Amino acid sequence: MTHAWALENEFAREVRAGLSGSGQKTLPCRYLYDDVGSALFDAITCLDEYGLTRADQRLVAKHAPELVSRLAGNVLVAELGSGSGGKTRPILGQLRQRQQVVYYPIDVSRTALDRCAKELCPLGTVLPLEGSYIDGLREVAGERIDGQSILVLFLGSTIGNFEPAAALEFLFAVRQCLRAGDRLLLGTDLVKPVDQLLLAYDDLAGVTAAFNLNLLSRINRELEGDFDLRQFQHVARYVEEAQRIEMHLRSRVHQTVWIGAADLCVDFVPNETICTEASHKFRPEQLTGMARQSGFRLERQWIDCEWPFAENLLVAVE
Ligand code: AVJ
Repeated sequence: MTHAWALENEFAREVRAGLSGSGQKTLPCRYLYDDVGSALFDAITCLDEYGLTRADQRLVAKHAPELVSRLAGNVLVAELGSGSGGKTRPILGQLRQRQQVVYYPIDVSRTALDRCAKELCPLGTVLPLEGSYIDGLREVAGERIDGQSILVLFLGSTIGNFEPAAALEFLFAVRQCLRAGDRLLLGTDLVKPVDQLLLAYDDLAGVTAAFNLNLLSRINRELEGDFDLRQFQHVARYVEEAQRIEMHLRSRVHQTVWIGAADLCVDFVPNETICTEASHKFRPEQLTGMARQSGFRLERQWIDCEWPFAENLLVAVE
């Protein structure tokens, strides 16, 4: 049972950990997604500059028949991060032509799960699981009966938010929940020209800026903070060596911010930043190694020709 106060405490603890000390200030990117943040992210996915979500959607829609034909026997579908359901529909639609569909969306957000269940329930039995991805997946594995296999969906390049080592650990944890022959469909955004990446994360209408700045409003709302949003600027940076784009909030001036619920006073010097998200980009060949190092084999890779993005089908090996 999760209590609202316990979550709030965790948020306060993580804010305090990320904003104290003398090094680079950071805030965990998962806090970007409150109701306002989720709505702003949905708006980002509609922007011309941000082709990631549409590429993911196109690839899944185009290759759902081949994907499903590669899966033998009766398949349970589990999705990490329930999304809006739009990307998943073609897969469930294909599967439905040969079996009864059972679909487990796994998410920490009840709101997201409800929306997804409403979207996809015409296609089969939707069994939402509220909680962490690995806990949810373990539960799905426990429901599996002999002869059934599991298809895990991890779309949208959310894997890019992990540090490289943590990404491998996460994939390995997914593998631990599975049996040989089970599949993981992993969406990964690819390395592309820097100016294209910078525009995708700093669009001209300022939607991404609003998405990023909303994290400060959220701290003000939920943790009694007194951030003055006009004194911070959204910045997107590409870090070549790390193959990742970062979002920062840059302090325009020397200032001190008080965050009541974290019992914290934070000083900023001019131009000092808070790093709020790192989004790693991949080269297509990298996926072979990542799969192998986490107990999978890369069985098939589909790449979008409009927006460099790869859909990777991994098969769990012995
Ligand atoms: C949802 C993590 C894949 O990194 O592209 C979009 C989030 N951040 N614009 C990404 C995001 C800024 C997105 N992911």
